[in-house]
Amino acid sequence: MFKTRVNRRDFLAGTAAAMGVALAGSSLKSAMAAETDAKTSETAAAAPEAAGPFKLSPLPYAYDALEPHIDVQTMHIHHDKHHAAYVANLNKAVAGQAVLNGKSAEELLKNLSEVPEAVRTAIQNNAGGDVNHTMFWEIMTPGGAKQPTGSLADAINGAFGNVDNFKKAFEEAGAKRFGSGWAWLVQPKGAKKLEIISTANQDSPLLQGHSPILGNDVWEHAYYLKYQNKRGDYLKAWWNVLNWDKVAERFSKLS
Ligand code: MN3
Repeated sequence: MFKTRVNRRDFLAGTAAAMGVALAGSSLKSAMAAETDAKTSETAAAAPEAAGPFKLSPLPYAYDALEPHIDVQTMHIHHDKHHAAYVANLNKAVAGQAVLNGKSAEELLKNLSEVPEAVRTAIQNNAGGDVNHTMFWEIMTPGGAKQPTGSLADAINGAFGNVDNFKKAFEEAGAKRFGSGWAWLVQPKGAKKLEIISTANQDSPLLQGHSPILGNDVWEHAYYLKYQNKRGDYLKAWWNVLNWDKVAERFSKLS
């Protein structure tokens, strides 16, 4: 499909040149507008892609890979619509803000006070939404270790006594988050320890200088189709799809 679009654009340009005349501005504009419309509807049918520096990271496994714990329809809507919308809105927010050129979503969140005030909230919400979800897809898979091992296990045991205690406290943080948000295991700013926190909306722990090690999305869009109002059941089931190898990888990268 992409090739077709490029060819058509080349064809339009080529035709104009071959005719040896300047296309009236309005005809060229309407041809280009039709092109843009076609592109928008094509990409929306697959995974919506936003114009701009930020790209939707692909799901690293099949949509049905996390069944039965997370259903295929939820995965489609969650990744292709919700996550895609954060990326699209992040691109809109940075558009025309030259001072933000070349900055990653993580850098924007870590230095939010340096972001122009006019787009600060939009960046907080949408860079957060992008970074949070990219991590979320990455740390889930039907494979991988089912329990933490090595230095991550030591750190969890040290902080919470044992893994079951950690899970219980984490589920509680997710269950108690009023409205929409996330539960997190973080390394707090400037401290060599582990802590459980929860954040509202799409607020990233990076906003507070914390390093997120793992996080679970407790927005209703993450679980409602399968679990309805039973957020606690979702939080419990989620351990079945958490890939502790990926979590350990994130932990090992912390300084
Ligand atoms: Mn979500």
